[in-house]
Amino acid sequence: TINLKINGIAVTAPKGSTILEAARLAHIEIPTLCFLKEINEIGACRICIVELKNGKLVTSCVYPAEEGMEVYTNTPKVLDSRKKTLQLLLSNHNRSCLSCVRSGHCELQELAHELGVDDEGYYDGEITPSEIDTSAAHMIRDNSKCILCRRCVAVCENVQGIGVIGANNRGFSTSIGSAFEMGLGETSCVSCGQCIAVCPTGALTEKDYTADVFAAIADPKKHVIVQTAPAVRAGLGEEFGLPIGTDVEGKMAAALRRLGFDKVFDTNFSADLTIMEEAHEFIDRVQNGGVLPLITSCSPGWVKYCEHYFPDMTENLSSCKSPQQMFGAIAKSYYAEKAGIDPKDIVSVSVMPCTAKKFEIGREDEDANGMPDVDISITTRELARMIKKAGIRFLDLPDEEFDAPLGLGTGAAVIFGATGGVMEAALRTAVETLTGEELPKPDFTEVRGTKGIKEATYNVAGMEVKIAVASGLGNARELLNKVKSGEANYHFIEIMGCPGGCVNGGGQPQQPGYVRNTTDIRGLRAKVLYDIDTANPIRKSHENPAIKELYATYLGEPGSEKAHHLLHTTYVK
Ligand code: HC0
Repeated sequence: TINLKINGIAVTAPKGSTILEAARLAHIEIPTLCFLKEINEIGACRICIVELKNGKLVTSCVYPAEEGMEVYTNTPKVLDSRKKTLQLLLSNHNRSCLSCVRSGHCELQELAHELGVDDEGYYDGEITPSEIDTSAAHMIRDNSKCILCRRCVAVCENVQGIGVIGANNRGFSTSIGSAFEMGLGETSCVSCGQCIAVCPTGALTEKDYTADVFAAIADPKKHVIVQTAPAVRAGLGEEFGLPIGTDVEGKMAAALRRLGFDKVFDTNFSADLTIMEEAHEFIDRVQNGGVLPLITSCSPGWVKYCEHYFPDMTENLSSCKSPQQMFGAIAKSYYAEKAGIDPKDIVSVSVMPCTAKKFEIGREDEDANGMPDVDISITTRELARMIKKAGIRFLDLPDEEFDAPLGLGTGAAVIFGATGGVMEAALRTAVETLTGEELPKPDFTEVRGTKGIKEATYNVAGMEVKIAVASGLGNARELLNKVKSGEANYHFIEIMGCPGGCVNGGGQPQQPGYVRNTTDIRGLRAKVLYDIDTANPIRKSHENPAIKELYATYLGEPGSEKAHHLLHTTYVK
């Protein structure tokens, strides 16, 4: 350990700590902007400046704490330096804060307020020219609000291993963009939205479709239905000030009803349906010499990544559509027939923790009924915006239930939102199908937890079944390279595009750097889903009564011709 003094108070910190980390142990939070632990440790923004005893100002996020050091975090010199840095940032920043989507939870705005930046135009002068990039299906980049912190660059390159954005030009002309200033939509960006999740300002935002949803609801000729992804219920509460890891499933259903949706359904229903089809596909591939390992296909960022970066492995992808798309296809066929509604009059809306879902709804072969399976996909953040705009007092709402039958899901379905959840759900069904016996316990705990890559081997009906789970595309690449080189082999792999799975998706509530750096956000959100699973009396997809009825009265068997037509898709190489 190291002993030092911070603001005159003795602190003992582990060897190798930075000043920032040591200060935290003394319950002092030094402000940061660019710093993201283990992702972006570059000491670039200089907001985290502190003063040493000799009067030197150093960046605490990268400066090592040393034995005997005396550090001051709030001297007039420190505060003045931080304020000047902020004024300089703001002098080249689009300050239309009133209408900015990040207003109220912008890290730059919060700091300016905290540090009392009373003249944000103090250094006004030339502005770096910039254009708004709307070329991607899922997001908008507005460099006039960029502060060059490079968090987006770091997460794209270091976590996702994609690297489609970087710093272009130098000095005052520096801007974040793609190579040759291409639009993001022209690059091999996979739409995961992790850059949006870490952006401290309004420079990166999802394409907002809330106005389209309000318009559809207001149209009396339209029957507007909504599905909510598993992970949304574990994140939405944060937008209303609830602690990370609060389950708001019931309030969310109540809010959606009050927004005016005709039916409030749940993606969990079609997550169960996905398991029926995917477990069937897995067993079929194992028994009939099909391509193995089978790899899950429900994360559209991952699917796009596979198509771009591992095109020779698209045959390994399950042909199953994602639950979002299966839901849409069933809503405009089975549900429309049952309810006596012309599918053309249905507007199918999804609420997802994901930005790639906006891209997925427009993919080819995702239109089983001759029209898009899903019409509009919004993020958890957009839903929160709608609830606020509609004046719905979320925290005061009662808990309500989803509507039947497309609102019924099992415990197996809700864990889809955490890394390992799809695998566990699939195993619950595949094992019982293969052995013909009930599992004594439906828990496959080896695939739980937020580790980037997990492996396990199970003995199923006399066969060794090897499985692996990866989340985050950097981890996916590592795992797939091992498979390709023959270093590892598996029967079944789950891959989710975002680290930790959908709970940490690019469409979830944004948490500021200091929370991201100190809190296991994905673990807390995942716990919500596992708790819902445990509390559900039905924990296996094949026991979902609504799914049983769907097969008995409409689809026939898993893998039937009708199921294939509605629920399966194709990939591009
Ligand atoms: Fe997911 Fe999904 S679990 S991708 O993470 O499979 O977005 O939550 O909705 O479709 O169900 C996201 C979350 C989903 C889908 C489901 C899958």
